[in-house]
Amino acid sequence: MLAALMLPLGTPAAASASAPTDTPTLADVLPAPVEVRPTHERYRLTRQTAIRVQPGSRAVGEQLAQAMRPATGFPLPVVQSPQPGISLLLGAHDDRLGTEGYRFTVTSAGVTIRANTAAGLFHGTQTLLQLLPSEIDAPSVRHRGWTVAGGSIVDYPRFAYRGAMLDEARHFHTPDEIKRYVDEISRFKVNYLHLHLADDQGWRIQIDSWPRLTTVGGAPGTGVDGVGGGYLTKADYADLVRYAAARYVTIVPEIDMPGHVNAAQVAYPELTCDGVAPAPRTDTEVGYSSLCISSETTYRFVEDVIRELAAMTPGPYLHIGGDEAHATSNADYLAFEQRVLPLVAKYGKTAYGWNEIAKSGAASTAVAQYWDTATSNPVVAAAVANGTKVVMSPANKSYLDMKYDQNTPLGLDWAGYIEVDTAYGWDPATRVTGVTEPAVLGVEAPLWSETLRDLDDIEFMAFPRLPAIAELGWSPAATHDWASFSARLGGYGPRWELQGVDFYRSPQITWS
Ligand code: TNX
Repeated sequence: MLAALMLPLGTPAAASASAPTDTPTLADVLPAPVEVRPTHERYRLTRQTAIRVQPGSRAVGEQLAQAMRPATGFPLPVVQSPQPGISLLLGAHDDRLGTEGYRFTVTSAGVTIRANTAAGLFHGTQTLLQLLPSEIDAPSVRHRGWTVAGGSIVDYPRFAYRGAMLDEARHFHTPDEIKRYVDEISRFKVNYLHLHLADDQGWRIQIDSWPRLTTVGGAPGTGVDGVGGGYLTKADYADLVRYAAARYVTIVPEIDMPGHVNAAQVAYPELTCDGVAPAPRTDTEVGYSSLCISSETTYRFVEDVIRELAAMTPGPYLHIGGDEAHATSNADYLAFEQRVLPLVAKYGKTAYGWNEIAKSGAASTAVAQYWDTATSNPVVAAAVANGTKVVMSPANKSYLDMKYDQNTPLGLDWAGYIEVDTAYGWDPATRVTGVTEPAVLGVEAPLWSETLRDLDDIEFMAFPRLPAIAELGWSPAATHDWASFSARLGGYGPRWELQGVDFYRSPQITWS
């Protein structure tokens, strides 16, 4: 029982007046908040601390209590009556905060977080956890003072979309691994998780109208190098959507087309133009497969998939890939997108695709994911002038599967090495000519899995670069500062250690 380990009230540790030296300051938060005003006060958590909620903030309050109970050993009851302690209150009466921002105040009497929405309160609780000593992430009771530095924070995101991506196709990651990644990214106020669910090697999501996609395309041995396999059932997917939503993360499903479809064609040879099944492929070549653009079977298949995916996805976006369609002629590509982009709208979703979709006139209401390494792309700039919104994922900045340097044992290097300063050193609104702030929906950090098998591999490539991309998405451009960012990142190291996250100890960072 945790209770047996708890310090009795009034012991020196609990009553000591001096703040422990490892109490973070309000300026240590990752990603950097909009406004920070420190004071000399501080709040100390005690066994009496309660978490005050309202009906609309109870779930966030329970999550916060669960996050703080193991290390503090305090009961932290979640209550609806006014109490000294931590208050999570809806109704911030501050337009700047929008749907995700929060206001955060610490006095000697307690911590108050106010927001217009539960999402804003959740983000505020992530800030609170970072303002407690790093041992708050310890899995068992630590006898020490739990102090929060005094002052106030006003915070809200620069961009509405702050994403991460996992590639389920090249190596399948289990629902538990995906959930763990949701936990890890939501600490940095990332609010979308894009799942790349089908590619040449495998198909990873149940589609009832085309069952062989998963019985064949998700069979054992369908991962790169013939390792692994597997797929998400509709029940798995629904559970993931719920789990992520409770952390204010929205799932974005991707089915890549008209290229990257070999696994679908192995399962259904009628999706090729000659009706002959291709051989299964577990190598990492790209650009050799294409749906048959002139065949009505193709559009029946695509519409069935889009309809079923839309029905199981509450989020606004449905990603239809569109990259590296080197086996599709330009005319065919345009004909395909002209039919398929509107199908996404027909099922109530906003179409989202890799930046190649910008070639299509039908992309004006779509979101293009910019993965190009160039700082100029006239096709994307023209689409933007025509209304297309952009999520910025330049491969040479934000691709978490690129090696850190020549010694990195995992990952690829086709877009270059990406050390932490490279991941951090760009601005999403000035990176590409003609793609300016109003056109930028946000940023995303994709993690392709050709070389990554398990969660340890994912963590090693994602951390510490994911927080760099998260900060570019959340924090005002005016806060951008390598010295500040790298110091805050170095201070985060002990938290990853306590969380059991296998991060890369970049030599660019002074780790605490
Ligand atoms: C390019 S990025 C791809 C993927 C690979 C990735 C590896 C993009 C839209 N397509 O098929 O997995 O490079 O970094």
